Amino acid sequence: MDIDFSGWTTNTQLQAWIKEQAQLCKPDKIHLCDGSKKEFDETAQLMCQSGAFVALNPDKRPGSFWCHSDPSDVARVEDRTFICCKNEIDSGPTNHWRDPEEMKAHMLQLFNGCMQGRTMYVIPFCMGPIGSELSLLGVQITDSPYVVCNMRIMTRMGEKALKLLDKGAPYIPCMHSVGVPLKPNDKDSSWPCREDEKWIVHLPEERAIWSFGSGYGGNALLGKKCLALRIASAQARDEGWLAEHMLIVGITNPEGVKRYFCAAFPSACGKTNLAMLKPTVPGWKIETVGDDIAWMRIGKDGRLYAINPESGYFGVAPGTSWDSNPSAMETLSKNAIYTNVALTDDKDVWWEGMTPEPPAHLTDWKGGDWTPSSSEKASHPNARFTVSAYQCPVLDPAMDEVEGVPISGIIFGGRRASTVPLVFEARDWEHGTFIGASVSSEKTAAAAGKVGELRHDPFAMLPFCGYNMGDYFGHWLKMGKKSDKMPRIFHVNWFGKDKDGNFLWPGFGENIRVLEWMFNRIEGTAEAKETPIGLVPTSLDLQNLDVDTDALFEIDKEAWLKEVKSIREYFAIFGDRLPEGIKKQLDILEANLK
Ligand code: OXD
Ligand code: MN
Repeated sequence: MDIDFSGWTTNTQLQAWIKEQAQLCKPDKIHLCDGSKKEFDETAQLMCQSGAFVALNPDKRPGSFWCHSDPSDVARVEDRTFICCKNEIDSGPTNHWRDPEEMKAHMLQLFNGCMQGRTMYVIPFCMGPIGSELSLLGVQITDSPYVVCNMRIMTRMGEKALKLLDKGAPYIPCMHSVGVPLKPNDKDSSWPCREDEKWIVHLPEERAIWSFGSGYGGNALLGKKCLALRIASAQARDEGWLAEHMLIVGITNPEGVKRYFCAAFPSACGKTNLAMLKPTVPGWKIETVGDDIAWMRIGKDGRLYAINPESGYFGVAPGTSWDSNPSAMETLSKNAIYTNVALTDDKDVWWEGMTPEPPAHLTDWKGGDWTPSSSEKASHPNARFTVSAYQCPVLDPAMDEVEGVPISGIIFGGRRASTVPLVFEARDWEHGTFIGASVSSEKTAAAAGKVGELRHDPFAMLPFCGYNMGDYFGHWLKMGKKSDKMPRIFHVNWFGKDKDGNFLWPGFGENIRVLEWMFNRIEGTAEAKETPIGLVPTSLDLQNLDVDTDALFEIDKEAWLKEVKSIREYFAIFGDRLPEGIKKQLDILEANLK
């Protein structure tokens, strides 16, 4: 197949790779993407014609589309996600491993002819601000027009990335197919995917990604979890930086002092809400740099600087409302893609938690009729919106800053009904690294599997670390030794419950009180006391809040000793890859509790 690259790229290595993939996948057509609005509109139009997209009511949500996936393709598939490095031990006990050569041979068979009857799209994209030394380029090949539309929102896609590729800049090749070739006269489904063959494959040593059989979220938008976390974390280890599952926010106090924080929470634990928090305490302001991923390097002044590699939000829709996240709702007023939410009769969208009362009739996420008496939910719990960050009313002005933003504090958190207090602070970087390593959280719907079970999720990176997690802990410890200006580290738990199952903390906008305490700890103006687990506030502003302070800050030694046991058992899986500093901190915690 002849491909006309004129006006697209002069990079002959890239051309050769695209030709090779075209020969393998045998698409009917090839579309070299330019990332323009016109291209987005035409692709979305094509999807409307095929029935894959429904254009929403332009009076309600201009430029927006609704779609629903195959019911078997609704979340990241962690058990089908592989880290393929030469030695199994280097992928570690938390990842699935296959030999890279065997895996590639298998993937080549799957990709052979997989795009017959389809268009192969080639998407050049940049993760991070164009021109930043912290940014990375990728090129994704896909047969999914849904991916093309989403990648235009989630990444800096098109011409600017192509200019860098023309100069020979390195890029991460990302191969993706939904895995459903079409014979002439075959009728396509609105969400082609494979129930039997899903493979999300990472080759960290050659920095490549191969994804087959799924069209959903992190399985298919390869810039996000695959590149910006799994491949980037391995690259970050080699090059001495950090690729983290963290939001980035700017916090300004009433005196006008601004500090940036990063926060790591497991999927679907309210990262997007925290990133756009509307403070209830007067005078405080929050601005959003990112809601999911942070890449961080130590700058010339010794401080840690972060960029958000993404340019959009792929957020969980259910639970998002004018009460819980007004800035997200405003961001979502136009130019958004909605996947697996419900469709209203006047072609708007609805999801559980958006309004207290549901509409009288909806089309549910499977495309069927729904009324409030239906036994199933109208939207899938992992239903998503895709929307540009540049529509966010509280977008931080430094979003495109090539140097990144200086980070003063790092926050870890999980969803814990008991044991873990509202907030505590690490005594130092090593202790903070231990706190990150021992995060556990109740499982949510963002990944396939049973919701509600407690699982260890170190640094909220369990599904996203591209190498041995024990080595990753070691990398964090090493980073802390590189500078004496590293951020302070905290842990929060917004999800503590009383004996009747009621939340102890109101959350949302009130979380500013906890952020205020952290901010002031960094300023040196807030008090804390030593406890066995770390530093707990003695000066948190809880005025006008009806909360049970004792319950919020209770440190139940028996429960914590059980926690230590569970952490010790969990850490045993890392064997001799568990760094001394982490073992030492666990021993200190145990001794403090006894
Ligand atoms: C996400 C996730 O989509 O963490 O951000 O699952
Ligand atoms: Mn995430």
